[in-house]
Amino acid sequence: MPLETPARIVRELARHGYNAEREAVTLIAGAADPGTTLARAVEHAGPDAFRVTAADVRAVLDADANATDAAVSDPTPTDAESATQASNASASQASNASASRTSNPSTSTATSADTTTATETTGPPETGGSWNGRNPDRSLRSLEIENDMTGQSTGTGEYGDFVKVFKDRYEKLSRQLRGRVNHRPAEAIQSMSGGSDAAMVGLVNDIRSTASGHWLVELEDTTGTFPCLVMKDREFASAVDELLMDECIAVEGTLSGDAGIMFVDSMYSPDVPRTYKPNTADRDVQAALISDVHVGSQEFMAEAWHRFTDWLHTQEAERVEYLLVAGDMVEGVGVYPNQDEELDIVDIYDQYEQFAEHLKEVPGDIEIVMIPGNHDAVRLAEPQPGFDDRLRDIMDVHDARIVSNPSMVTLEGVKVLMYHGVSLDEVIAELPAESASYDEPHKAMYQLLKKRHVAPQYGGHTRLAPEEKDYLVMEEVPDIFHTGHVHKLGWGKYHNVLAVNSGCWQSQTDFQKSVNIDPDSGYAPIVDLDTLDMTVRKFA
Ligand code: D5M
Ligand code: FE
Ligand code: ZN
Repeated sequence: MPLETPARIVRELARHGYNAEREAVTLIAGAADPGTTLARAVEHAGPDAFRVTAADVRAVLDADANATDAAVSDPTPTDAESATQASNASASQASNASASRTSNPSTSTATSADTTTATETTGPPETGGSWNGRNPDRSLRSLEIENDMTGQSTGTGEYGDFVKVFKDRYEKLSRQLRGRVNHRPAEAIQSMSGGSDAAMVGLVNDIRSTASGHWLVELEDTTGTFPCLVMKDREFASAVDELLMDECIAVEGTLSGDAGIMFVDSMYSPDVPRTYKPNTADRDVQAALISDVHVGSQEFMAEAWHRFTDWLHTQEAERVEYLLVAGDMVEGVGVYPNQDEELDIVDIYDQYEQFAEHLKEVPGDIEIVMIPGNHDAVRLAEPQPGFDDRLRDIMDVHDARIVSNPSMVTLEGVKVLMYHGVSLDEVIAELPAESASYDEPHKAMYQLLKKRHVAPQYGGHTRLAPEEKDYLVMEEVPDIFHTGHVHKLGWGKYHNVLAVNSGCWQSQTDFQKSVNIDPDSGYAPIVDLDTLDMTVRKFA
């Protein structure tokens, strides 16, 4: 196997059962004969070591240098001279790598953002020069997880649990709307007299169009329900097209003469304030946001993945200190009918073993956070807990954090809401194309931000596991909303929140062909955490 790239070296070391220091990988890559150097460095590290260190590789390279020098009967090089040789070696590696890179990762022109949030860098990658790796000062990093429900599941799926979870949703979201309307409980509105002004906050329980084309929206709160009529000629009538069942809204209006119905004058969603000021990091550091790797599928794009991980080993990626993976690590088994016909690896554990091998290609000095998706081996109903211990052991690579879907991950002050994105299918199916479509998945994400809930509609395509509380509510406004699932790349800003749907690492499946889904494969969106600007790199 040719060993010219860092990712290949990491893989080869992993095959021998070793992790490696970054510098060790760089030194091996720069050696005259990387294959032999690797084998000898492994020998030098010995069978009891877990990792091959730069010292192991240096010892091998120094021994070679001494041997060569002895052969030409030069004086023995000093330590300083052999150190120079080592750094020359890494410089040549860097220029080799950049030569091969020019034809590899390029930046995206495939997708447009509807705001100017994204910058698309073109131009050649940086040229050689020795590079000692990412900023080694780990104290500059911070990574906190909130809302991880792994190990907290209490739901049994009984009726009472559903009552609890909807009560919690109502409480959290009505709190967001309380300042905007002077609302009364449904029970109180039911006993108000005809013609009164009224306001209510409720979950959408039913939406019907009347014979004359108006909309009848039934709202429910903890005390009861009340019918609210939106006349078709009102300027906000089109907002009814964007409503989903079980989302929380507020309405204001006037009761009919018989007090049996409310004529709606205004309608509000919990929403993100227009003037929201996102948090940013204090330094120039980046996060790569990816999802839908689908290892185990015949369509998993291994070469694109290797190019991505190779790139992460280059100086050009030195500011990438975080990697977030938003679900569908593996293809899974039995997820869709006839899926087995397109499996490359049929055993689910073998799929995770293989995924772990691919994860090892990622530099060990990058922090990794992962959540599960609908192809992963956890319950399908949301919230999905992080993987069980057996799978964690398999994926125990670079201390990756494994948390629930959804989870709020705060990177150096920047709040990133990670959610796999199964509800996006539903938002796209139910809402008008201009509000949400597969070609512009970020617009579907805007709808979720507006509703302040990652999966409002219960009982359809998206499955909900009732818990003590509704983990799917966006109690806090995220600075970045990161999803995947629909295998389309799209990003943009909604009230200053960066929404990113991150594409996939799987080429078109037979099913996708049959329904005309044309996936965006092999892209890595990279976000600057100090500005929330985005660059997309293409590796396929
Ligand atoms: O799904 C990727 C996208 O493709 C997502 O929008 C759902 C859709 N999809 C893929 N396969 C199927 C089948 N068999 N039925 C319905 N929808 C499908 P992902 O789940 O990430 O593979
Ligand atoms: Fe997927
Ligand atoms: Zn998915």
